[in-house]
Amino acid sequence: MKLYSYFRSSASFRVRIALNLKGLAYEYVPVHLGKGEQKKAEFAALTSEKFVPLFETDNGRRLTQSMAIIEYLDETHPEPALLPADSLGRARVRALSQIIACEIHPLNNLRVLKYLVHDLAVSDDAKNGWYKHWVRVGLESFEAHLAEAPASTYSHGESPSLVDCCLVPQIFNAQRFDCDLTGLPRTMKVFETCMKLEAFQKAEPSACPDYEA
Ligand SMILES: N[C@@H](CCC(=O)N[C@@H](CS)C(=O)NCC(=O)O)C(=O)O
Repeated sequence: MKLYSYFRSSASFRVRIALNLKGLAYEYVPVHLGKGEQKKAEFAALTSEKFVPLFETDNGRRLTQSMAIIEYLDETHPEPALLPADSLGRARVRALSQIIACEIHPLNNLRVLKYLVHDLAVSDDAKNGWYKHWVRVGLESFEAHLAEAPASTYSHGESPSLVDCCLVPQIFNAQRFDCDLTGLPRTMKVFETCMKLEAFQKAEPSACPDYEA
């Protein structure tokens, strides 16, 4: 298996966590987003989306979209499960995951931030305000969902799931952009609990082979 990844890419970070939770070995192929390598012909020939993560199976099938990749891994390597056994539980885990993957992350993606600055002539301050705003709105909503359910060790239940694969990278990004993370007690407790696990530690940016301080 191969994972085309960038150490700072939170969508790639999600997949790295899932691979580690499942104990799957993979080849790490770095794609330097800062240098625009995702747009170069060599990588663009592999995926029209020009995004990481790009996942390649042992028989050369390529998959895009972190959530689809993680669900593929969960179906092909069911233990430990990253989605609950019950339909309501699965719906909740997917909903919480999508607060991050669909409501926060796409608004703050590199190409969106670049468009704000280069095409719409938005100042750096306004761009950072935009970033912080959407992180805060999404995480407040995430926290409210957690708060309305009985206490649990992870975002859903007693073992890490798809939603934790999404949450942890989002918090790393929020910290990097100095976002306000106060008043999110359940969310931050889950983050800290996850970060005690090796699967999460080994997936974090500073543990990646292409890491740059
Ligand atoms: N929805 C996609 C998002 C992928 C994505 O946004 N990847 C970012 C890095 S986190 C990327 O490659 N950005 C390149 C760019 O914006 O040019 C997923 O979940 O995989």
